[in-house]
Amino acid sequence: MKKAIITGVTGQDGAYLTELLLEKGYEVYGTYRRTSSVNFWRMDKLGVASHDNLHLVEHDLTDAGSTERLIDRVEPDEIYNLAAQSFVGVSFDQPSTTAQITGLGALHILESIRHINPKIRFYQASTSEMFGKVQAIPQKEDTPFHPRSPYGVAKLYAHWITINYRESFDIFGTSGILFNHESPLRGQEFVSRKVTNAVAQIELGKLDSLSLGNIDAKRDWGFAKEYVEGMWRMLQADEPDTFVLATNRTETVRSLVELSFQAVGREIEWKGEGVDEVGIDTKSGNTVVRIDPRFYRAAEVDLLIGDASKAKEVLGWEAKTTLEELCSMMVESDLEMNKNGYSF
Ligand code: NDP
Ligand code: GDR
Repeated sequence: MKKAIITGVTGQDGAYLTELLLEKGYEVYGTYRRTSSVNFWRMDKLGVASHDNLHLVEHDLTDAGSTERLIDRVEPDEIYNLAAQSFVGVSFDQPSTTAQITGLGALHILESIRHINPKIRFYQASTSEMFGKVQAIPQKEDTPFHPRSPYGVAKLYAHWITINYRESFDIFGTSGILFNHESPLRGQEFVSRKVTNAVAQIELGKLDSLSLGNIDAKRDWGFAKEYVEGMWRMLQADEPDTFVLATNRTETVRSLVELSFQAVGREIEWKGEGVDEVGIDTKSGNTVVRIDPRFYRAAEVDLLIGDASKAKEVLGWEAKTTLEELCSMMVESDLEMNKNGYSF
């Protein structure tokens, strides 16, 4: 039975990857931070939290000694480093914490692998945010980077240190440059879930309107469950490498809003400009979307669109779920959660 450590098991991708590896017969060691309240709702929702082959282990990625002891004790075949301060907006307010978790955290694991067993296969959760102010359209593995946030800069460090340890110490260090991927398990601060949850609440009469920042930003949005399959395939490849996972379609936040309202049969009409722009629900005539400059970022990533043809060729991986299907799936789940009186 293969053993894998997943850091960040309480997050969106951690939950889906846990489900996938358990299905594949792995023994999974999922690491979570000590918090004052339990945060296992995603694994609960997937029905895997109490699986016999899942061991939930307390661990903080900023603690190098603890990371080394964990890897020494578990003796894993594979490590998936998904833990991060992953919210771009927060990284402008907490740049140092972000650097320590999101940047140096990867180094702590790589150093441990180097000392304990260089044969352990390592996956680093890299991101399209590293492309930032994009230097080419679409973006692929060899597109130059220009990160636009402390988060993007921290991830770039983790990306390059993974490649450096691959080249220096012959470690199987693979970096997956993943474009935005969403699901009903997405955190509510991210724009997709913020929108789909608000649409559900407006539909149920629990909320009047939703406030957003830059609705003209463009993203390449896919479905998280498919992306964790890509992570696993990367660690089964013959050689460590760098791969982009994306859908090769870009849409504005504005379109994401329209598609989410369409999922409950509502059309949005936009009126006004800049911070005065509003989205009106043509069915009720109510203003359901407003602009709030508090959600603007100090520096924005305007346009992301990924080319995942290398992943298709080498790994046989391809994104399948459309943005329309994704918005419908998320709105449906949020309707269900809100009807049942809970909303994570
Ligand atoms: P989430 O924010 O949902 O999950 C992040 C996880 O990291 C949580 O389990 C969180 O724990 C954990 N974590 C945060 N700080 C620490 C720490 N100091 N020690 C240990 N664990 C910590 O992210 P996603 O699941 O969406 O993303 C997974 C990874 O992929 C992240 O690294 C993210 O940056 C990256 N990524 C995500 C993309 C996306 O579109 N989702 C795209 C590209 C990359 P807690 O629950 O306690 O906060
Ligand atoms: P992103 O995701 O920054 O791409 O990072 P997010 O959903 O936060 O933002 C996407 C775009 O929407 C714009 N936006 C808003 N964003 C949020 N969160 N809230 C708002 O109210 C709002 N209004 C407009 C943003 O400005 C941005 O342009 C995600 C994270 O998962 C990262 O960890 C990951 O690396 C990248 O995706 C790929």
